[in-house]
Amino acid sequence: MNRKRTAQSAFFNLRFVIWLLMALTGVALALLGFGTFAVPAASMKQSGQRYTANSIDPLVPAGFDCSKIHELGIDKQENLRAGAIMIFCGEAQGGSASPAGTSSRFVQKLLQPLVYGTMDVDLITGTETFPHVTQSETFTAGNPDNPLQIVVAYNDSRGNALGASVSTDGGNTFTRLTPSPFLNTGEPVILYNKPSQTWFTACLDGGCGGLGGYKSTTPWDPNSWTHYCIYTGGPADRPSGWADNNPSSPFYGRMYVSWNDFARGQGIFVRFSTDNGVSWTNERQITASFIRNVQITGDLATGDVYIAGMDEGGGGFPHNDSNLIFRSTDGGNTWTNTYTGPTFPGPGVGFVGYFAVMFPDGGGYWRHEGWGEPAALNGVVHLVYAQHGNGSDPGDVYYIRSTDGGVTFGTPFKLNTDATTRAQWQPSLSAATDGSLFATWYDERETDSCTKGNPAVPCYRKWGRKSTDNGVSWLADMPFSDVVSPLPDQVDPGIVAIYAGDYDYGSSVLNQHLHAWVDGRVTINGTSQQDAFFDREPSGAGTPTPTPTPMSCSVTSQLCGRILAALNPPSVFVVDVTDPVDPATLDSSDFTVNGIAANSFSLSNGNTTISFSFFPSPALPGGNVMHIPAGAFNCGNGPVLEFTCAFRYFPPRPRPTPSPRP
Ligand SMILES: [Ca+2]
Ligand SMILES: [Ca+2]
Ligand SMILES: [Ca+2]
Repeated sequence: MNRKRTAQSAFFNLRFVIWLLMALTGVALALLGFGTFAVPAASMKQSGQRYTANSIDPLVPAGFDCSKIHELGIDKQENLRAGAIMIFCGEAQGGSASPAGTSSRFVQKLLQPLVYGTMDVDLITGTETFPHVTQSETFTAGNPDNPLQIVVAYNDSRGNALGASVSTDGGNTFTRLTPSPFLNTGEPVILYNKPSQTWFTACLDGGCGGLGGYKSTTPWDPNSWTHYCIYTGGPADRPSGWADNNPSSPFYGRMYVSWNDFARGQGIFVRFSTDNGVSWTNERQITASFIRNVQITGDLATGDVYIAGMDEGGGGFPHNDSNLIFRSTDGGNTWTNTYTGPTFPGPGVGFVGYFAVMFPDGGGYWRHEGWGEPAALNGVVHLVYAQHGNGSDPGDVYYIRSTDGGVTFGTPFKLNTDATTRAQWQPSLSAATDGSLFATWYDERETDSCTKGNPAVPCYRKWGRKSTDNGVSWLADMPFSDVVSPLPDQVDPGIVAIYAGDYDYGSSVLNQHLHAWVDGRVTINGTSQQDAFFDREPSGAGTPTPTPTPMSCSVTSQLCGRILAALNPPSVFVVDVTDPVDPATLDSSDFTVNGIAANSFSLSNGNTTISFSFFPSPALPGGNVMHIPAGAFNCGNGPVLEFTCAFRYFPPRPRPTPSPRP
């Protein structure tokens, strides 16, 4: 690899030319401009006053009022523009350089044999110019018409814009598009549209004043990408996208883009295109208030579309999260919130502003709320996410599975099997049409401590786990990346210091799982820094001893379906649970009859039998319905499944006295 520092003066000249072009087109001062350029390294505290952004910082709107940060939700947005405003207003720190060491780049040697995956590939080819050397937050897609063609998009602080690297040899090698064709866009989404054989980035787009990107049929050619818009109506954040490339799907060719809309109540919105990206006028509002748009995906067989959302419990740390699923079965026209899961403690060790962080370094580093990725095949819906572990363990990675199209999910299954209290976080998941799943995540089980930026302190590795039966069982968890990476620093002063990428969207092409991540093995100026890396895993079986995904715990009652004849209506209802109940999560109101909550409960039989008592009896003559909502309490390793069943109650009728037998 030939990596040299370029003269800073040349870089500043280039930046000035780009800025001038943008200023002339009015883009630079657009309220929604973002994804470009650094703010001054020496930002000062400017909260509570109105300031006019100077020409050095086109990301910050002229006259932006720093007191409006919370009202506008700037503090919980993830895009680079919002980060630049936070830095400008003194509400967040930009990155800074660690003490300089040698100026050469140093690549660590392979430390362990390969297990999952093949040889890791560094996506950041070409020159890196300190301090604009941060590349992370990846979105990966392959071309089903030519699986040798793979594109990984990521945030690239070279221009503080979207970057992408393209492979034309099936992922053995990649070339970073240089110069980046993706001016004034960021937050990576990359889609391939099969009917038109066209690649689309679908990002936050300052030129559109909302969402848009660039498209090309020859993605390896930086000059081939042409600009287009998806949405022009206001501040967007956290975009995701999915393309239906299944010719058997009733919605073949549709492309979907979802985002959090901070101009309209912070809710999740979706736009979709039915004409291969020519127009994107179809818009649906998914939520009325703030639920994080974690990621969108679709069923590779049926064309149903799913959005995974997260309620972050108001942020901070500690805080509780819950997972939500939204589903469309009609090509994006209508959407249903099919699932709202139980709350669980979010991962992390502390917080900076709104966001929880995974490391204490520098006052807090690597913001993460537990976000993962959904996948779907044949009506089976999968989701991986992270939650806080036991005691001091900052995070574990969990998998939940639904066999009814995202309505109910089974018991959460912890994918990392280590016995340590080290962190696992920020998981990715891909499904392939052969029924294989591949989950990957960041994992520090092999180390005792981490030091941001220090190349002498190995910290984490990407680990993975595969299922070959659509999530019924899982093979062993094993390393995926080849090196235990140092914790990379974020040295670019124009990007918030806590940033190490918010997601890594994995996907499949034919029977290959394609995953990318941020890695710190490459040093610049003696500091471990962020590079996006890639590897792939074939869908076939690995080790022969899969572990079953546990079934959910569920409730039964002997009263279900029965006709109860008794003088007095029943006031005590006994239910049996397949696994012991966690008493701390149980409440009398978890159980209702005809919508009336119980007044008290008692546990027996090793916490597997619950007696709910009412005063007076809720039962009526005729039909009655007992109900426990999904996730009302925890049993076994997770939330209980929904329980609904009916019984009939009849007071005894007067009968004729039987004749005495002869
Ligand atoms: Ca852990
Ligand atoms: Ca590897
Ligand atoms: Ca880099």
